[in-house]
Amino acid sequence: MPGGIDCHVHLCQDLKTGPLGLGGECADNFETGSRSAVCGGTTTMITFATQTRAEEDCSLLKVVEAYNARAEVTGSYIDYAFHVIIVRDDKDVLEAELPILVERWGITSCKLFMTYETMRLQDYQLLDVMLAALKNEITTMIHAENGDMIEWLTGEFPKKLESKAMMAPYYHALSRPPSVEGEAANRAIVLAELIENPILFVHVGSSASANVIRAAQTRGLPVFAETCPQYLNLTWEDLKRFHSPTCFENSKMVCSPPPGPDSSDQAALYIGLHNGTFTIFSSDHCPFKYDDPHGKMAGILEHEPSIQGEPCEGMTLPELAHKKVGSFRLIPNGIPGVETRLPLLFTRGVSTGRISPQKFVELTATNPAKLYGLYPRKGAILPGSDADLVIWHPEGGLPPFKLTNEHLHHNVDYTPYEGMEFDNWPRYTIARGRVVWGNGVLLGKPRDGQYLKRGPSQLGKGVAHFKKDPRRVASWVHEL
Ligand code: DUC
Ligand code: ZN
Ligand code: ZN
Repeated sequence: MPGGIDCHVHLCQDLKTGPLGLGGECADNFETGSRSAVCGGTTTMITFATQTRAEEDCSLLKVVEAYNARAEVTGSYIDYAFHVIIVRDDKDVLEAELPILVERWGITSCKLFMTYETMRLQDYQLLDVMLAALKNEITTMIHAENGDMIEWLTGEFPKKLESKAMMAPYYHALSRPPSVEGEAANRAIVLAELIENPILFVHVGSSASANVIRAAQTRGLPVFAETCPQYLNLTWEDLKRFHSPTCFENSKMVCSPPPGPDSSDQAALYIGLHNGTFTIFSSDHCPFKYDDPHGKMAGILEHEPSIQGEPCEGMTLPELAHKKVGSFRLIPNGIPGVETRLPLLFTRGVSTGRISPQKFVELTATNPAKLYGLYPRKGAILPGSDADLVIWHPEGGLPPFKLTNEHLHHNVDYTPYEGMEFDNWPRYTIARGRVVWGNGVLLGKPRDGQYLKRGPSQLGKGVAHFKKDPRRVASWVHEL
């Protein structure tokens, strides 16, 4: 198959530019993240450069330059590109900088949040940024969760889950029932439809959200969606695995949105992979170490420094956390998975016959390239395309084995898929014609990867914009 393309990877995001403003810093940099990727059959990745709310940091160009410098420090085993995360709607910045991002950097996608106090945009701000993105042919990626519902369920005042001491990691899921995602997805679709802006929902975790997306697609709207391994392989039960009021172990599974309550959502998401609701399948690799003050514990240590002061001779951080758990709302949201993305979907999707091998390639390589303007250089086996290839073991060629974190090449001290059985794994990964992973041995080098400038999305714009109706909002809004 063509080399895997993972267009949802978080690397080198630190306390300040943390993915979620919840503290915590990415355990992987460009070297370790791309190393893990290549060992799992991924030859191209797109990572996130994040704007912050601070006035002095709101230049998108500066954010991208600073982020690029981080990539250049270590280099990358595989080719890479950037999305920007936009957390403000300053018109001057958008007007002045978006065209330069496209021209100079080939950055043609931005991610917008509907939750997290330090990241979210209100509806009118979403419209501002969507319109500016549309004018520059930048694809708008949406993190759809209703921040107010989450805040209300978690609560500062009147405290809800917290007032009942429901603070252990498991309650992260209860603070985000599926309707939180479904409502936000529906609202984003309505906003995007108003101005006829194509949108892509990242990390769709529930059938509630998949259903509203499917309905919009059926109406001909340019609505695309991504789902990720955690939503096909984890449930609330995993968050409950070691559940007790003082157990921190389940923080390993905390990600947003959370996986669905039970396997019925998984079944619905597989149908969505099969029937085209989902355009792409990405990892949302968002790596935090477990036993590390800058990892899953970072927010709790910051807000409850007393933990550090307790007698703790010889205790690990999670053991300390057991003594005083802190609240799930302080746990950085994200789990690692860049290396397991392809083998997991192969084992659970292709080997079981839930999806065809062709669909597998479409979701993990070809569509990502088309959606993010990399096709046909990437995502295809064609004359003129880069010779990025993955070769799998033939049927029966690799005895099934149980995964442990020692198999993996990331810089994280756990995998959420510990102990799961795999029946295949990339046997060779070939990047621009060179074997970089073969028979379990890493052969590439950290400076093999190149930065990729991208073009606009090559997927459709939907059917609405063909309508010649002067009452269409978009027909006059776009003149403004
Ligand atoms: N969004 C992401 O894209 N990744 C980690 C968690 C989140 O909120
Ligand atoms: Zn997100
Ligand atoms: Zn993410």
